Amino acid sequence: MKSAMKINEKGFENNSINWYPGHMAKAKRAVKESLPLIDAVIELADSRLPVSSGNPDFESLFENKPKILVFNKFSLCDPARTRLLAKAEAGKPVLFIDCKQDPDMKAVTSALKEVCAEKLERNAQKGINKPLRCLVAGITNVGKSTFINTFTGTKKARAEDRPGVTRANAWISSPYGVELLDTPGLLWPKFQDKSVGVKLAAVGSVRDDILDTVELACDLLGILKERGYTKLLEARYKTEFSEEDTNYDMLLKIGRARGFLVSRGEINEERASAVLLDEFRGGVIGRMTLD
Ligand SMILES: Nc1nc2c(ncn2[C@@H]2O[C@H](COP(=O)(O)OP(=O)(O)OP(=O)(O)O)[C@@H](O)[C@H]2O)c(=O)[nH]1
Ligand SMILES: [Mg+2]
Repeated sequence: MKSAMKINEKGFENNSINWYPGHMAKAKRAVKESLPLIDAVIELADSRLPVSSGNPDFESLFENKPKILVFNKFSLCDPARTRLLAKAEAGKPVLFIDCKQDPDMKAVTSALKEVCAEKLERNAQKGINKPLRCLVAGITNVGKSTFINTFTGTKKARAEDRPGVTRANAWISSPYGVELLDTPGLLWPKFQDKSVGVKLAAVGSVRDDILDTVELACDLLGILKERGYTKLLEARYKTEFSEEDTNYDMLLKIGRARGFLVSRGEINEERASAVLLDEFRGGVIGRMTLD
């Protein structure tokens, strides 16, 4: 039975995922060096992970900067659960957006102007009309570059559905009095517990080629069951699960329902895992929040 992550020198340690390649440490240094130029920070988090997608390093990294916290990919999450878990902090407005459906960029601009009110006031008194310079930060694949393209109405930032696409800081201007700095996705060197690594991998923020996808799919099924999303899975895969089913049994049922068979009636577990992960990430099973 599959139950835990493969231990592998590239991504796993102590039976859990840890992915912190050298370029991320370098990227973090570059972000730090850019801070004197920055008026405010837009921190992007994944709405499916309102707790686990917050980089714990950001608190000290962006300590004295005005900040807004934007939960992206909202159309993919369980809205009630995400709103419940998304913690508001004093002086740090929280927004929920989706860059693919209904991106409310006016709300983002207002929140930025609100947290930068003092700076804007000072500039106005001095007769300075400079754009606000905002750094967009967040974990890999959370949609930073897509957000910047949506906000600026351009396609200047490269965005792709895999983690680690943006490799260097890049300024992108907009007609709305705001300039945005795209930054590489940043994770942190040690995840708090195994489930954080699993959740980040499940939403596509960890490179798939360092993962054992069957074990990841089993762990994802365990989380979805615990969160009460079994009915959504049953409806999508036209199968039924029982209380006694292990995560691996559930995966096999999905594979069987899809007809992913190899010789002698055995299920192709790799194919079942790939489809489950793909469909979860694409939001086609239903709106779900992993935290
Ligand atoms: N459904 C949905 N998909 C989104 C949203 N925002 C971004 N995406 C998708 O998420 C994937 C990653 O987007 P990117 O903009 O490249 O993410 P990033 O944070 O810049 O990633 P790195 O540069 O690798 O750290 C792409 O396939 C986007 O189309 C959203 O709000 N909703
Ligand atoms: Mg990017």
